[in-house]
Amino acid sequence: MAYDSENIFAKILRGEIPCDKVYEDEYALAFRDINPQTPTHILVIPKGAYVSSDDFTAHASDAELAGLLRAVGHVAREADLVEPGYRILANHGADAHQEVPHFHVHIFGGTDLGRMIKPADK
Ligand code: DGP
Repeated sequence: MAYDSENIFAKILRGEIPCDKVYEDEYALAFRDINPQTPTHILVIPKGAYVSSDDFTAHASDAELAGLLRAVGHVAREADLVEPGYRILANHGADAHQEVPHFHVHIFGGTDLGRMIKPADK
């Protein structure tokens, strides 16, 4: 799938659409999810144009890969989630219901998250 530079996160990265920013560095931008699923729900996205987890892990440089993961850890620490804990998740493709075609990592926290995931009824 080709990268769509008009996707909503590309617009946020270009500053065309506002976001509730929590962190930014050379490699990543982190902001609060517009539709939070948990008391703390933050999205961390790479600055590069990557459609999904598959695209990012196949094509990003080592520095971009490390930069994104370092940003996830930093944001979780800054949000005071290390204790009692948090969950990170990235949806890729149709079965995972990925909505926005710019790779993003969700950070969920601030409540007991239960064990793993509950598949939707089909
Ligand atoms: P996913 O299903 O993994 O692609 O999740 C996309 C998430 O992005 C979803 O939780 C809602 C969030 N989202 C969509 N549009 C916007 C937006 O314009 N601003 C913010 N902050 N979050 C958005």
